[in-house]
Amino acid sequence: MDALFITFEGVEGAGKTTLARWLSERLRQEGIPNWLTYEPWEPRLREVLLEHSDLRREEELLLFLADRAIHTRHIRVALAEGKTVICDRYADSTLVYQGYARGLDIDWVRQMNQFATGGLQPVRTYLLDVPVEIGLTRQRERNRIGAEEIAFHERVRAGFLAEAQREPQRFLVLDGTRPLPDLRELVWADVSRLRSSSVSVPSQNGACAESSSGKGAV
Ligand code: Z5A
Repeated sequence: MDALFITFEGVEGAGKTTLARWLSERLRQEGIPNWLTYEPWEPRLREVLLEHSDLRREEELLLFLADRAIHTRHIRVALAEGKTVICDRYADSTLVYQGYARGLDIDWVRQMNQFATGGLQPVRTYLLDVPVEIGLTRQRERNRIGAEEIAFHERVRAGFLAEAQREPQRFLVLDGTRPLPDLRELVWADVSRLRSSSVSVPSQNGACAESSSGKGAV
């Protein structure tokens, strides 16, 4: 069985970290080696990105991409070792936060993501969709980006949904307001299906592609 590259995305407080941790533990219980990771990843870049308030949007983009380039190198190693990689935010967050929400050119951000990742893409992205107010209420502690105005977070939510529509084979949109046991069940059923279907390991250009057909919203 090939290692899977799985990401969780969504607005602040959507439940990504909660479900990513649960999935990692569930896989561990099944004896399936995995690496639970997150972005921004490199501790010094994370601190600059989330705590400094004077970054211009271009500077913010470049730092997120630099972080991703370093992180992706480690993700590739883990996948090559046969570990399923579960990542709490990845390239879609840059597309949505720096593109859709900050207003940088989306196609250009897409190309920059491609450059930073060398084309590595998750085989599945769980988009936890929740109304912005619910996410922000759940999450009391805000970093610099989380503290943006509501309209910013609305653009983030809309951006994620637009990307999910654009790539229905990779995204599985989950209603993040559902109770956690329901969400765990949906994720586990999907991961089990992915594991039993023919999913490719990173190909030469690094893309993890799924051979089975598309997914809708749940
Ligand atoms: N960012 C960017 O701009 N560009 C990029 O390229 C990348 C990131 C990679 C990272 O912040 C910030 O960087 C982020 C985007 C930006 N800023 N914002 N906004 P972070 O890593 O510190 O935090 P986060 O990624 O935004 O995650 P979060 O705020 O911690 O939210 P979460 O992981 O989705 O939520 P959670 O911690 O799992 O759950 C929150 C609470 O809700 C918790 O008490 C849970 O018990 C509860 N919860 C979770 N699920 C449920 C359900 N289903 N029902 C009820 N309660 C629930």
